[in-house]
Order: sequence, then C-alpha cells, then structure tokens
Amino acid sequence: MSKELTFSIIKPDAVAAGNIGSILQMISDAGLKIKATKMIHMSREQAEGFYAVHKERPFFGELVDFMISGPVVVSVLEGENAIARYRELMGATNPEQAEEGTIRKKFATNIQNNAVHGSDAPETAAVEVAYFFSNIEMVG
Ligand code: IDP
Repeated sequence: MSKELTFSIIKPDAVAAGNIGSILQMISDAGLKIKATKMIHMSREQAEGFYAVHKERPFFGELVDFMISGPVVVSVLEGENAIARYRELMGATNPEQAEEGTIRKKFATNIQNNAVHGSDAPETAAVEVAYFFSNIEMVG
C-alpha cells in the first residue's frame, strides 16, 4: 500500500466565489491529506507553461486568461490512489456531466470555469507538483 501524490488547483472562479474553505473541506472529508497549500496569482508565462499540453487546443488563450484572472489555491494532496480519488471527487470536466456530490457539480459554472484542477497521471502529478512547490514546502 503505497501513498501517491497529486496536485490540485482551486481555480479563480471558485476562489472569487468564496469556496476555498468548502473545497478544502471536501478534500479532507474524502480522506486526502493536504501536504502543502498556498494562494498564488499566476503570471501569464506560468499559466501558459502549466497548460502547455493544451496549447494547440482552440480554448487555450481563453483558458490562460481565465487562470490568471485572479488568485488560485495550489495544493499537494497525498493518499492511496490519490490521483484517481481526487479526479472522482472533482467530477467531469463539464459540470453538466458531473455527478452529485462532486466539487464541479457543486461549484463549477461551465466547462472552462470549473472550480478545480487535478493531475491525471503519476507523471503529470510529479511535474505539476514540482512546477509550484519545492520539497521544503511539503510539510504535511
Ligand atoms: P480536466 O481539467 O478535467 O482534466 P482537460 O480536458 O485536461 O480537463 O482540460 C483542462 C481545462 O481546460 C479544463 O479543466 C477546463 O478549464 C478547460 N477546458 C477543457 N475543455 C474545454 C472546452 O471545451 N472549452 C473551454 N475550456 C475547456
């Protein structure tokens, strides 16, 4: 039984709507441990680098504009099977398809302004954690 790390962002829509506390509570209630967390306001360069895999997608420019429209809360979560468990808690990308009880069902506005990000695989989780956190910040 090995622990896994995943990377989470509470996106600008959810921060602006005052949902940081509720989302962190849902994460905690789901049994995922918060190893590190901080509020940041991403620069355009940071957001473009973070979403580089999507740079050919038609929504890339708008996605970057959205992600730098206000502060976000970035976190490192730990638990067994944390990547899949957090994706399940987040719900589908499009909130219209998200299941009851998921973060996106509760707090997302639309397919872009969808409250949270979570890593989709161990390789991306490692890159995303290192993109925003140094080892010294992983205190939990
Ligand atoms: P995910 O966040 O559920 O993993 P991805 O397909 O990796 O979904 O897309 C990354 C982010 O890009 C989404 O969370 C959402 O904010 C945005 N996005 C995805 N698809 C669309 C779209 O069709 N229109 C606008 N924004 C989109």
